[in-house]
Amino acid sequence: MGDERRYLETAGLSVGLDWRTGLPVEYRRKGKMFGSQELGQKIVARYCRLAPREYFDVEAVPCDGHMGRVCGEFLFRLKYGEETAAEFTLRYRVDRNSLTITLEDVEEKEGFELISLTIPRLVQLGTKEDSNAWLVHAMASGSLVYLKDAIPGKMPEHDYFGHIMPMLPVVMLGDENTVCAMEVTAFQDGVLVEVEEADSGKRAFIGTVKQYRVDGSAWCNSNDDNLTKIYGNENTLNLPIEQKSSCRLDFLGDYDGNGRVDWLDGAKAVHARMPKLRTDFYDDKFMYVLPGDHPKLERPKNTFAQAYEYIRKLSLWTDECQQITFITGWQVEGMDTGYPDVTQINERMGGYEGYMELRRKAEDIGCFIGLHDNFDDAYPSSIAWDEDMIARLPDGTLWSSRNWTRDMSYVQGLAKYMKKYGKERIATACRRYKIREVAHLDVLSWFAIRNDWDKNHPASGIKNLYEGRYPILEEYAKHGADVMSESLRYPMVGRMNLNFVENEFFRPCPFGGKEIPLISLIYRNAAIYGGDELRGPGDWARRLMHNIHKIIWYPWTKPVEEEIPELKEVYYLLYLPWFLLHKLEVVDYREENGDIVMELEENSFIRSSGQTGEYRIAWRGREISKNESVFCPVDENKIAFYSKTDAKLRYCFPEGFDGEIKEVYEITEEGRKAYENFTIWENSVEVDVRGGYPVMVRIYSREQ
Ligand SMILES: [Ca+2]
Repeated sequence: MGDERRYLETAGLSVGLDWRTGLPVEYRRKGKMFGSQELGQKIVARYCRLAPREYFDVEAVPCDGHMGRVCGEFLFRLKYGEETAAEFTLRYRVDRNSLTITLEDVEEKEGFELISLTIPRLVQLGTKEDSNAWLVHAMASGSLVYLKDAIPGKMPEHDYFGHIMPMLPVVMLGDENTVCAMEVTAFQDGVLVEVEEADSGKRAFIGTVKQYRVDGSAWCNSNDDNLTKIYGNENTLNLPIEQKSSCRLDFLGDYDGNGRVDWLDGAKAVHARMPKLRTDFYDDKFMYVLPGDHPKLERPKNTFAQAYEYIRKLSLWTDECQQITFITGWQVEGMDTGYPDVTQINERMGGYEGYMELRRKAEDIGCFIGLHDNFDDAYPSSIAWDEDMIARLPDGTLWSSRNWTRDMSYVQGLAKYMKKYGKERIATACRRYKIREVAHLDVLSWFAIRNDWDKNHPASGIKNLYEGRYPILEEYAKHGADVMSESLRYPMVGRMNLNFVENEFFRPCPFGGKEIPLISLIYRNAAIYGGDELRGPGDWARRLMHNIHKIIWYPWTKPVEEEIPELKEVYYLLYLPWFLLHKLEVVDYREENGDIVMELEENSFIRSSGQTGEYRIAWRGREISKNESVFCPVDENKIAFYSKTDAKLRYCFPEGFDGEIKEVYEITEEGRKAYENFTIWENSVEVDVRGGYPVMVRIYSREQ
């Protein structure tokens, strides 16, 4: 057969494809080889014979192919005995420094369904080629591991999403010359990562699962109390996914031109094509979730009237910062009751009048009360219950989930729900509660991908996304409200601006890698997101490096008296620096004399000792925060000083500042009080603050 290698070429990239297997066997960036592909790898195709039901995993080899200069295609024909079960084409296309691999022209013969293609070793890199070879992935906030130190093994499956990497499906391999960044752009496709011991060290592999249908024999996490995995049976549909399977590999050098080739080059290149945030509404507002009522409580934790007091106190402590608040349990009989109905308001919290009065009064002091709703869950006791809207598990049963507060919740199929009731529900809620600006919809992003095996209305996660979840966002937008939700999810980036919880943000790397701010870099200006609970003093800096925006949602049991001081602290130590830093691009991230340094544009940085918990933060060349204290501009005319403990804090004015101090006051439980413990220096002001008591310095500029 002679040489079986054919090449796709651009000026910068050459990809050698093996005619016999239909897989890449060589990558060259600017003529230089990257890694060394193993010959003879095979694609594993999975298909289903419907009657009698059986699934087959077979090695698939191409039966035909075409090669152009930038595009190569391989035709595969899967055989069941003498019969053809399915045909499909794998297409490789190169464009500048990237390679895109798509699954095309799938043709299933009667009685057969194509499920997936597994390609575990699309790119590989070993310590043989380069002793500094590394692997980066975004299973959590981001991890970097040098292959020589890597723990062999496979990337574990996600408890809910299997091989789908839900937050950011990006993995990279690199050495001193080249970074290969893989982004699996199809939402139900899988990401595969593996490290193995090799003859002379370690090898790492990255690959993908190209999914055409949801595997009807696979598990689905029902999200009941035991996270029971429900498997399909002979009647389970292999749901068609209806989004083209696709992944993209970029081969990069020193993308940012700083003289080094490292993971930052890959991250910056992926970041450059991310969609932008659609609003700046969240840029200067303090946010938290206010616990209202729960059916098991004797009385509400906060009635609407008490909620106003809470908001008023925070307005005082933050010196009238604008706020966004959600009140849980505002509906029917408290948290997680009554859905999908949104017409009844919790009477013991104050009823409709109480709620509307709270909204009006809160708005007068700069606080938006957003609607806190949930489209994924429904309760049989609800006046709006419709069993036809409930999704089905793979075994065909109604999808019951958990008893969150009192009643068993059932999962709604959002494609069918939006078709029948969704628009009206949104219109009703927005009209009845005069919702503008913002709505929080629980769960909506957490399960960005959620299948429905309802025989009458089957829907893959993609169908539920395009016909359910996205239209919910669009419908709210028509009423002027931005929808936010729980977890950061890749399919929501560019659609949803804010995802406020992320209990998977910090996880140990399965390969023993160290934490890097990969998500922070890639999603900067693309998504706002929360993160796990705070642990120690240095975590303020760690959070800011990861660009985490914290929205506290208190447990029902926590005394309210403890919440307000904690919220105050989060506002000063996290929000104020975040307001200034969160949109600044990352220039560099490195270790320096044992410290971790994140350098941002506009001469700004975050520097953390890691070990001692000490940190320093600078914005536009001037320090604004260190070691649990801030001395930070709130706006052009106000500087906030705050420290956890008594401290002397100094703020330096910008060069050429020609203003004057107008007023200095301390904020106490009773309100603003004139304050005198400060000293004005030539180009700075120094304030002696009492621990926990903010001091504001008002200035005016002569130029104004
Ligand atoms: Ca570089």
